Amino acid sequence: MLRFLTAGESHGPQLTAILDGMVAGVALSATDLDRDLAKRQVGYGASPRMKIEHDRVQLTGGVLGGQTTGAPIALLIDNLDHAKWKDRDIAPMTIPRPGHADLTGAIKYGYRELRLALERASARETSARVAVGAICRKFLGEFGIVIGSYVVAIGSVSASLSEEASYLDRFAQADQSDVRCPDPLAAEAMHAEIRATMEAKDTVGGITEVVALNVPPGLGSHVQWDRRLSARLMGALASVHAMKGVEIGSAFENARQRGTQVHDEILREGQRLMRATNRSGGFEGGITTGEPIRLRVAMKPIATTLTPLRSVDLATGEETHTHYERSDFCPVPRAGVILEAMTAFVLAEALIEKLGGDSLAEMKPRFAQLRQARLEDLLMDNVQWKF
Ligand code: EPS
Repeated sequence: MLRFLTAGESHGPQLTAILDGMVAGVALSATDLDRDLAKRQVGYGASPRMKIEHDRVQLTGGVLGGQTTGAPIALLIDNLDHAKWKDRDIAPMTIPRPGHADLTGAIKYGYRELRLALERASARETSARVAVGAICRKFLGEFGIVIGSYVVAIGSVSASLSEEASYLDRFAQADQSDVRCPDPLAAEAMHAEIRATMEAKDTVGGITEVVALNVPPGLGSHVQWDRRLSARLMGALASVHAMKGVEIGSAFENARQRGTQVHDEILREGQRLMRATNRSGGFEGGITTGEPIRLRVAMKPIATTLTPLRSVDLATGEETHTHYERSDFCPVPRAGVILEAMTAFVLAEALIEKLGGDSLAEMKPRFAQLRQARLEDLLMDNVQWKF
């Protein structure tokens, strides 16, 4: 079983993560992880905090001689902003921000100071997730699996994506854009939307599409609710801060159509079974089909707004307005790599579950033997039977 935990506060000394269950023999260096961490720190609309932090990972367990050993992988990321917070007298925070975990956290844990909720609820934690995801991405890369993402909407601006462009082209085009949108015209409009949001002293959300390529068919299972990989993936994506909706394939559009317009018809090309379309987003019965996995994730606007919102001062009981502290105006462009990380973790877990084994060397021949959507792999008895 692959699992991970993170610990650490937004302005505390460090973030910590442990990834347990990663197999032995995956070549890994801190540089592999730092590349992804850097992606999480850029993008138009990011918080000024991103100019303070320079996330670098320190691998402190589970990697010896540049390879994973099969032992738990431990890692640390310093919070450079901590230097400004330690030993400082911190003003009390008693006015909860609507949309943040300030109020719900205080109700749940009985906090007498709202910053205690904020510190752990902060999306700073996603830096640790990105590092864990980068390890999983490296592992999946050994099997040719590639994960990428791009922004398809910010506020009211939507991208119009060229059908001819391959997913790899879209990933590359997104990397050229400060809003990570592969459609240059929409990217300009998104940039303007974020600038207008800043001028209006507000925040804005958006939608990111996450895609996984070369995932073999047969991961996940229809036989039990919690083994449906599509559901596990959607849950993992929804666990990322401020993500409030996940769509698999073109699920919402599919819901408006009839079955004959929706389902991905099965065609034959030699021995191979092909799909005419991929509206299902790469899953049937909670099992991967072998087509690209495609999910869209909706991020709400960040809860810390420059323009105050109505709230109640819990210290005085007075109705009042929220106070502003530094935050992102639009973190959508830099959120993609976090969603990729969660996707990488879930797929790595599913692949280890499917293939078993303790080392990459054990898994590789098993991967090569996986049943594919080929006639020769799907022998039918073609006889009558009874329950
Ligand atoms: C966040 C609030 C801001 C963001 C932070 C997430 O923190 P601060 O109040 O220190 O400026 O910068 O994001 C990060 C620190 C990060 O690394 O992404 C929040 O409330 O979620």
